[in-house]
Formats: sequence, C-alpha cells, structure tokens
Amino acid sequence: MKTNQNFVSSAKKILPAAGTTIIGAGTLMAGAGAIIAGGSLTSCQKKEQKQYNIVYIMTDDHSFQTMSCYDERYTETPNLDRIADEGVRFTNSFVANSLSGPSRACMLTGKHSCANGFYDNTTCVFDASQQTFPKLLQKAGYETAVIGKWHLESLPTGFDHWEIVPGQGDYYNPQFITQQNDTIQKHGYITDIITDDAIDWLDNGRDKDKPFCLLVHHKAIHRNWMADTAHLALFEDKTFPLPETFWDDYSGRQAAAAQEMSIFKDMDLAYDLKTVTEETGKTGLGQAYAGMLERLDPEQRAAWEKFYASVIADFKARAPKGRELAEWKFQRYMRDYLKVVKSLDDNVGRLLDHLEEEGLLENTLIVYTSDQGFYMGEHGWFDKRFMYEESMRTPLIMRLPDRFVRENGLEAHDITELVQNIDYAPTFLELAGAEIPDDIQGESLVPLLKGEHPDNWRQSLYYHFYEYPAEHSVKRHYGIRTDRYKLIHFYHDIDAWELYDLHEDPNELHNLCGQPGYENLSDSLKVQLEGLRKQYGDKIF
Ligand code: SGN
Ligand code: CA
Repeated sequence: MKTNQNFVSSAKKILPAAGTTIIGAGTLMAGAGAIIAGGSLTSCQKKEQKQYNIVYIMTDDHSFQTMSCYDERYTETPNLDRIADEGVRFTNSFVANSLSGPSRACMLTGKHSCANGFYDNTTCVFDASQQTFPKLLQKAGYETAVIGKWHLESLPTGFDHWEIVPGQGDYYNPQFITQQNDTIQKHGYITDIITDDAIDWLDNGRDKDKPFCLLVHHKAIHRNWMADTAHLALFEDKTFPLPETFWDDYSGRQAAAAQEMSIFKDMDLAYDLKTVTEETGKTGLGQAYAGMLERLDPEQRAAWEKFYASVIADFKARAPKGRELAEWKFQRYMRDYLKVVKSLDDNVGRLLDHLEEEGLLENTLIVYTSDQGFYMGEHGWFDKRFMYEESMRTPLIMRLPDRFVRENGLEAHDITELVQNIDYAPTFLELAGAEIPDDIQGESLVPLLKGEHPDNWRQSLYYHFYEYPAEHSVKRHYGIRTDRYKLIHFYHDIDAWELYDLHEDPNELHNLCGQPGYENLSDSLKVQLEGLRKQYGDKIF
C-alpha cells in the first residue's frame, strides 16, 4: 500500500491532538477567519453577476446504487435527491479510469489519463504545472477553492484557497495540509469538518465581489467505511437483498476471476468490518485497524467499542462459515457503508440549506458526483477499477442555477446522453463564459443542461484502467462503451477480449466475444475502439 510521502515530506509539522476544534493552528485559522469577516453579501448582490458560481461536491467511492434518486433498494438520500429533483439527473454518466487519482486528474484537466499523465494511484505524481479548469476560471475572474481529498501527490495549483487531507485522509480527528504547507489536526468527523470548512470559506474566506468555484471533496465513503458514532445504530435491523450476481462464478471472464476484491475472500473481518477477535486482530490489516482506533478520543472510542462489541458477539455466536460467512460480511458491509452515506447526505443538506439562506441558489450550479462508482456486492465484490457497469458508471446530478432555469425555460429533467468526467471542465468553462481550449478532450454539457439533444453528440466512450500489478489485482484493460454494447480488452499478463450486449445482459455475465454470430459486431467495435484510442492519443503499455 502506498504512503503519502509527497505530502508528508512537504508538510512542515504535525501537531498533536487536543480537545479543541482546530489544533495547534490558531494563528493560521484565526487569520483565515478574519480575512473577509466584514465582506457583505448585500454589496455583492447589488452587482449583477453574469458568471455562474460553481459548487462541485465530489465524494469518494459513492455508488449510484446507494442514492435513492438512482436506486431505492437500499437507502434514502433526501438531500442528494433534492439536487436531482430541482435539477438534472444524468442516467448515463461514466468515468474514464475508475480510480481516485486518475479520475480527479481527468476531471481537473478535461482530458483522458494518457493526456494528463496521471495513470494510476501508485506510480504517478500530477504535473501541477499543466492546464486545469480552476486555473482557467481564475483567468476568467473567478475565486477558486478546494477542500478535502486531493490524492494527486503534488500540491494543488490554480486555487486561491485550498486545504486538503494527506492521501486518503482519516475519518476521525483528521489531519489537513494547509496552504501554508502546515499539517494540522482537527477534532471531529471528517464529513462534518469538510462541510464546516466549505461553509466557512463561502462566508468568510472568499472575495465576494467575484464569481467563485468551490470544490468540496469528501473522503467519505471510502474504505474502511467508519461511521460517525452518532449513526452507529442505524440500519442494524435491516437485512439487505443480495445482488443478483453476488454468487457470480466468472465463467468466460478470466480477468474477473483473477481479481482480489471479493467480499467473501478479500474483505477483512477486522479492518473492513471491525470484527476484531483473537485471530483477526493479529493480521496486518487487523493491526492497521487498531492503529486507526488510536485516533479516536476517549468518548468516541467508548461509543465505538460499545457498538462493535455487540457485532463481535454476534459474529462469535453465529460463527458463520462458507456462504453464511459471505452473506454475514455483505450485511455488515452494507450497514457500515450506508451509515457513512447518511452523514454525507446530511452534510450535503446542510451545505444546500446554507447556499439557499445566503441567496446563492439564483446564480450557483451545484454538482454532486463521485470519483467513480463502486460495487455493493455485485459479482461478489467491493471496490471498483473494472470497466463493468457498477464501477465505470458514476452518479452525476446537478442543481442548475435558478437564473439558468428561468432563462432557458427548464424543468427538472433526466439527461440520457453518454457523458464522462472529462466533460466537467469544458462545462464549467462554458458556464463561466470562458474559452474552451482546443486540447480539452471532453465536451461541454451545457447544451444537455438546456434540454437540447445535439445530433452530433458522442455515440461511444473510451475507457482505460492501468493500475496493475496492484492492490485488488484488476488487470489492465481498455475498451469502448456505446449505448448498447461494451467491448473490453484485458492485456499485460493476459490477452482477453470481452463483449457484452447491455440490453440483453445488463449484468455482464455472458461474454459474447468468440461466440458465433458476433464476429461482425466485435470487429466493428474493435475498429471504433482503435479510432478512439488514436483520437485521444492513448498508448497500450
Ligand atoms: C486504498 C484501499 C483500496 C482502494 C484504494 C484506491 N485500501 O488503497 O481498497 O482500492 O485505496 O481507492 S485500504 O486498505 O487503504 O483501505 S481510491 O478511491 O483512492 O482510488
Ligand atoms: Ca475513489
């Protein structure tokens, strides 16, 4: 597992924990709080602001399956649903490379991994000197900020304000790297803290005479799904239905068979499911979990231990084995994950309410997305990486500025066109009235937001995942997805093609490559895939 050497070495000091909200950073934070305490909204409102503000909320590993505006089977997310209900829901939204760092690089640059140079989490450092949309927005007169997970190994550029977590960040009492390059620690639960800091920047940190773009990058809902102690009791009386493909045998799909992201085989009882016993507590991951618990203060720790003592007791009493163990793990996984979603949904609600109270909904685009999709037991998995639906497909909902809705005579609507995370940068630039540079590979979504259906909209998407050999053992692969078909080539230490008819086989269980009758389709998709690879300038390593 990679450590965050770049961040840690660039940080000047790590300050000890204490019982106050902001630890050891009094001067830094007091300074930040004082910057524009006197800035008045009324002076800002007097001017007619033509450029739209952007609030971009991105979570980590949030599956569309666990947002009730996409899927009602598992939980309710009223605040996320509000964004979709008052705006647009993309029903065919995808990423270009289903992994955190690469996805963030695609989003910031509007370019595929091959063009932005950030291929994987384990070997790459983002070239911070390259063109990004926040830099272009700054040139267009915007004030820009990013708060939360960054995960690009070099420090942020193109932001008037930033405050990021080192690497993956911690759920409890997390550290942050500040713009002064100090590492500070804050007390509390990370989703609350990131939201507080975002609100604080909106109220006190920005130049209120300028349009703004605020990126709120949550650590939640990343592994190992540690809930706020206030939510530990939630979902305990629920039994979740197993996904149809939970017991997939991967026949006809070599790469799927070779992964190490199975709930049954690979999900750790102690680290992932907090079920520490004599046996599970001694493993490497068990020890890593013990280290995480050291972060909790005595009150948090007491609540945590009390709750998980009952889980451990249940586990010992049942002593599940085989399929029963797999299903027990699935239920625990779902419960922990959904508790973390609950904090997230509450905090998005808090931010939405604040924007409303401040009169900012008139002129602000609010985007909610994740850095990729996630498996909630489909194919028996957690994690992401694969070009299969659950991880390539990614939630994307937007609340449009009230002015934009009025001027374009819009109602809430679904957008069904194929869109990808390389499209966000040109969208934000167009909304800002800025020029979209020719080297940006994504397409502006603004026509789609206006309810248009351009005839020349893209008919296919390109995908490439590079991080192998690595954690979870998902082989390198690239491919093409059209509205109906998906063709994937797994390569490196394997040479396997897969073809799916998504209308007939939405679960992607039947690989049609090499099946009689599919030769022409497969050949035609290979030609199209090669065309996309050349168009984007990608190489197969
Ligand atoms: C960590 C996780 C992995 C996860 C990667 C990438 N392991 O390494 O399960 O796939 O992050 O996730 S953990 O033991 O540290 O939890 S990503 O979203 O940041 O790309
Ligand atoms: Ca992620």
